[in-house]
Amino acid sequence: MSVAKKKKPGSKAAARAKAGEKDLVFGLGTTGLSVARHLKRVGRDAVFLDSRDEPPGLDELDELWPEANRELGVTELPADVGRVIVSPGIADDDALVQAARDAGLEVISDVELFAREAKAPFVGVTGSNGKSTVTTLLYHMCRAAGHSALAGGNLGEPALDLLAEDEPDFYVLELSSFQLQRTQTLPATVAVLLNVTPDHLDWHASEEEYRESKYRIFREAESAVINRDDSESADRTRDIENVISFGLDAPQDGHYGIRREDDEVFLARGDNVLLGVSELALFGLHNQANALAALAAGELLGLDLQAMLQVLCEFPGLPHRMQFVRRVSAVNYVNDSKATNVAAAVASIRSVDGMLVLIAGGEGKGGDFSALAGPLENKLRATVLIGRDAEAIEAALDTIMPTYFARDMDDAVQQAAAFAESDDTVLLAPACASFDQFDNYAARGDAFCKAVEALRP
Ligand code: UMA
Ligand code: ADP
Repeated sequence: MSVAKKKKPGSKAAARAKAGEKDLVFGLGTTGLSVARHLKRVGRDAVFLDSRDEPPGLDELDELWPEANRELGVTELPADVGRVIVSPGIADDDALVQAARDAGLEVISDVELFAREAKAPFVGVTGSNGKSTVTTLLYHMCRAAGHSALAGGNLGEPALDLLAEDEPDFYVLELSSFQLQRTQTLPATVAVLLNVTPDHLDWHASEEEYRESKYRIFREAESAVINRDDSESADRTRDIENVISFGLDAPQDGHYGIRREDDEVFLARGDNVLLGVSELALFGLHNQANALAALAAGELLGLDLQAMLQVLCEFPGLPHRMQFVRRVSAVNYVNDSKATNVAAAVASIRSVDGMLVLIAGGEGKGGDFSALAGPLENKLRATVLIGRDAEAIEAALDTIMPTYFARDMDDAVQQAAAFAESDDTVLLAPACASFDQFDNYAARGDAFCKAVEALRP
C-alpha cells in the first residue's frame, strides 16, 4: 500500500477519535500494554484485541484494567470503535487493519500518540542498522552534557511509557519502519536516518514501501542528520533548514566524517579532527559511522562537544552487538546476534580482522544472502548454519568455503570451535531474525554465550 495515500492529521478520520469513543488497541504485547497504561492515564475507553488466545500482555492487562473489554483469538474488526492503535509487529496488509481503513477509521501507532502528547523536544533515530547504538550513544551524550534525557521506542521501553516519567530535557526515540509507517505526526527536533538497506521484506509490501517508511522521519523535522551515501536523504531534506551529513569520507565544512593525518585516522568535523578512532570504545567501521551520526545529532541539540567525545571514549556498546565473549584456545568468540539482516552481518564481518568462522542462519527477512559472499572472500575459514533458512544461505555461500549444518546453538559453537585455527574469530552474525528457534535475538545471543562458556580450553 502506498504511504502517500494515507490520511493526513486533521482529516475526517482523525476527527472521529472523539472523547467518549472507544479506541481499539490491536496487539497485546509490550506496545499494547503501554497503550493501555496511556489510555488509562488520559481516561479513554478501549477494547483490546489480539489474534492470539493468550497474548503475552494478558496477565498485566488483567491487573491494570480488569474490567477492560478484550477480544482474544479473533481477527475481526469490532463494532463501535473510533480509532485503531496497532502494535508494530502487525503487518500493514493485515485484514483487520485493512478493514479499519476501509471503514474510514484512523489507524495509528503508539508513536503517533507519543508525538501528539510529548512536550519536551525529541530526537527520532531510524535506519536499517545502528539505531539502538546511536539512540543509546545520544542518550548518554545528553546526560554527560548535563541534560536530563529519556530513551525508548523500538529500543525497548515503549515511547508512551516515557510520558509517565518526569519530563526530561530531551527524549531520544528509536523508531522502526513499522512504527514510522503508521505515524503521521512527528515534529522531531532532530531526525536521524542512519542508512537504508533491505530489511523486513516479510512485513512491508515492497522494498520501496520499506524505504518510504524510513524517509517519513523527515516529514515534520526541524533539523536532520543524513548519511552522505544516501542521495535520496539529501533530496528528502531539502526543505529542512539545518541538515548535517555524516559519512566515512572526508567531510565538508560543518559536516562529519573521517580524516587521515600522519597515518592516523580521526573522526572529524569539516577540517577539524576531533578524536582518533583508536580512542573509540566501540569497534568496527560501522561504529565510526554511528559515532559521527551521534555527534551530528548532538550538535543539533546544542550538546557540549567534549562531553560527547568523552562518551565515545567510554561507551562499550550494547550486549549482542559485536560483544566480545571469550578467548578460548587462542580463538576469539564474538556475539553479534543483533545482526538480524544481511547488511548488519556484512558490517560485522568487515569489522573482524583476520580469519573467521561464521555462525549464521535463522528466519531470513527477504534479504539477499549472496551479499555476504564478497566480504567473506579470503577471510572465511568455514560457515556453520542454523535455523529455517540455513539452506538458502548455503546456496549463496558454498562456492567460497564449505558450509556445515548444526542442530542448535550448542552444536554450532562446538562445530565452529573445531574448525577455528589459532587467532581466528568465531562470529555469530546470523543475517536473520531468531524467531524460528529463539524468543528473540537476545535469547539467541545468550545461547551463544552459554555455549561458548561451556567450551573447554
Ligand atoms: N502478534 C500477533 N498477533 C497480534 C499481535 C501481535 O501474532 O494480534 C505478533 C506479531 O506478529 C509479532 C509479535 O506478536 O510477531 C510481537 O509484536 P508486537 O507488535 O506486539 O511487539 P511488541 O511486544 O509490542 O514490541 C514492539 C517491537 N516489536 C516489533 O516491532 C516486532 C519491539 O521491537 C519494541 O522494542 C517494542 O514494541 C517497544 O517499542 C523489537 C523488534 O524486533 C526489538 N523490532 C524490530 C527490529 O528492531 O527489527 C522492528
Ligand atoms: P538496530 O537497532 O538498527 O538493529 P544496533 O545498533 O542494535 O542496530 O546494531 C545491530 C547490528 O547492526 C550490529 O550488531 C551490527 O552488526 C550492525 N550495525 C550497527 N551499526 C551499523 C551501521 N551503521 N551500518 C551497518 N551495520 C550496522
